[in-house]
Amino acid sequence: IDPRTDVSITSDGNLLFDKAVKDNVETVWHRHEAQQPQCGFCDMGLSCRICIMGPCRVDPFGQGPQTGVCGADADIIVARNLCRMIAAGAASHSDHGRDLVEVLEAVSKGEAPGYKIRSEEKLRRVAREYGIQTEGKDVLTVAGELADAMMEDYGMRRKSVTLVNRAPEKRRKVWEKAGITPRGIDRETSEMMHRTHMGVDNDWVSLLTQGLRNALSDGWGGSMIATEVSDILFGVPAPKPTMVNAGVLKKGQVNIVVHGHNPVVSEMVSKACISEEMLALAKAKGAAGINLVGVCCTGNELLMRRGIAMAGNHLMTELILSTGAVDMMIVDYQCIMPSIGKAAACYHTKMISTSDKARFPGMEHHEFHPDNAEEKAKTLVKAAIENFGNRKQVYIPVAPQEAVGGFSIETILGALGGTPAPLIDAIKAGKIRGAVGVVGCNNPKIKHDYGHVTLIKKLIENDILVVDTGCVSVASAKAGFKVPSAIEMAGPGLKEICGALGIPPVLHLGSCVDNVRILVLVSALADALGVDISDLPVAGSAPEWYSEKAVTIGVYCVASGITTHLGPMPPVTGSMNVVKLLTEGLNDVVGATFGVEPDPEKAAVFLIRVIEKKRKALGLDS
Ligand code: SF4
Ligand code: WCC
Ligand code: FE2
Repeated sequence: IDPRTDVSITSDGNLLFDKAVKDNVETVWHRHEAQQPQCGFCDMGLSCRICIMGPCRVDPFGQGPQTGVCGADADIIVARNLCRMIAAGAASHSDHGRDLVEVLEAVSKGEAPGYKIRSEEKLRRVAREYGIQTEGKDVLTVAGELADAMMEDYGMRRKSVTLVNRAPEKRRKVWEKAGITPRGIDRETSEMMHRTHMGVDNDWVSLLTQGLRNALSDGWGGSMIATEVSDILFGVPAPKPTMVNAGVLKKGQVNIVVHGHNPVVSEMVSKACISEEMLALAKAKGAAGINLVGVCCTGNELLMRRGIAMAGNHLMTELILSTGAVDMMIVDYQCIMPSIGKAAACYHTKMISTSDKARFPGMEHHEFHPDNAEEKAKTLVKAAIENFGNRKQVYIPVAPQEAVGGFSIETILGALGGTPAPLIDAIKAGKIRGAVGVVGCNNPKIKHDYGHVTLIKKLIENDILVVDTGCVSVASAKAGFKVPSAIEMAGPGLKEICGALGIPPVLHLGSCVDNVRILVLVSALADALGVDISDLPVAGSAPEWYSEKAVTIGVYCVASGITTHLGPMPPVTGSMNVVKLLTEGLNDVVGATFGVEPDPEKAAVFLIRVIEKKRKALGLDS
């Protein structure tokens, strides 16, 4: 990599990249460069290694083989590959949801010391949605019954997963008609894997239809359960001030970074960090305190509920280590590059893995379970404090940026007086043209955070309210979009509305599973207007996505009626049939499509057009 090129649009990204290079730390950018040129067949989705008669490749230029050994053509191979990405993404979110349901069950049995029901109100509300009689029952009984009912959602006993009932009736009819109402969370993923085995489903339309159902089993199933149970166990988020970027690390304090997705571990660590015993120990070791910060989505979970600061997003995870200021990094699962143990070895940082499902080179494994989590967390925080004295040189090159996070739908509606009516009025009046959910990852194929920040800036300038989650939310917070004064960057209508409410023009809705909060919000808006989600002036975008989970999110958004933009091209260009279905044909089935555009400036134009078209169809500007 040419040392003069900036890998990021952020100063901490570039300065810490230079520091990493100086320290001989290999980064994701180096490895990405070493992979060039990446395989063109794979890039187009035209390679298959599903069975051992292969691996096979279809020649996109029409000269070489047009089918694999089994006879699968480009359409089948591309569709199967995409469907397996959907299955993997759905499995990841939904398995995360399962872990939370297990904690909920353990709490109900008194087998999870340290955990408790933080939102009884939400527990009872969600339990009622599951048809559980809650009156006169004590909280732990309700918790046990809800955990049980949610476990059924994972299986094959139900006609549909329970929380699809949150979708507007019109949307549920669309799903019924298309045959994509998700039945069971594990069932849809399992069936997807079955159908993509050699010699099962060999119709690209039928495969992709199951792909939609599989993604919906995540969005309205596993991910939604993950978010709801997290709120029940750890509290419903409310707006809180926080700080972001690498500057949140503190020179004089013990720095502990949590990385991954599931708040089950990070919540216990955060509890241990504020205990008197640990603070006293830290002081005895010469530290002014214990500074817990997050990266990626487990950081988002803590930020949403506790205002805990955020050191960075996906591509910052190696760079944060190169500050030399991290005394311990504790990871759970997902999006944790297997490289970071090696990066940490250049410094004094202790690296800890905590999940029985996720192990990493160069990390010490300390397994967390509901019954031992409280104790484990204390042991680890102690070890981090002990490690404080081993620091060598510390380099924290930036000052932190202020931000506000914690916008759950409950608090958004609460701030509006309990109904979405004021928001709808603002949309009807055209002061807010519409809303876009900007979500997803970073990807070294795009300059770090460039896609997110450029797109969001354009959208708010054009009076479009932005809600964001996941790694985008860190990018936009670092760019200063998440302080109330950011309304100065918004168009006049959005400025007026957000100014009156005292909120920023970009609202942080949480982690990647929290994209379901967007589904709940658009359902409330559609119900209030008596329309379907696909009629609303809303859209989705994942400007720098990289992961299989992001594919699944994109597909459940589209299947829910939200037209969605993708920055990087998914591996589908080997089949024009699949491309056409995703970008045009789906409109007839679910009333929404995908659009792909790597350039965020152009993507903004695409999204604005989608919104203006919806407004027109609703007769809003007549
Ligand atoms: Fe090749 Fe067919 Fe096997 Fe895929 S499933 S590896 S295309 S033979
Ligand atoms: Ni969610 Fe994407 Fe970040 Fe990982 S943490 S990198 S899936 S957005
Ligand atoms: Fe390949």
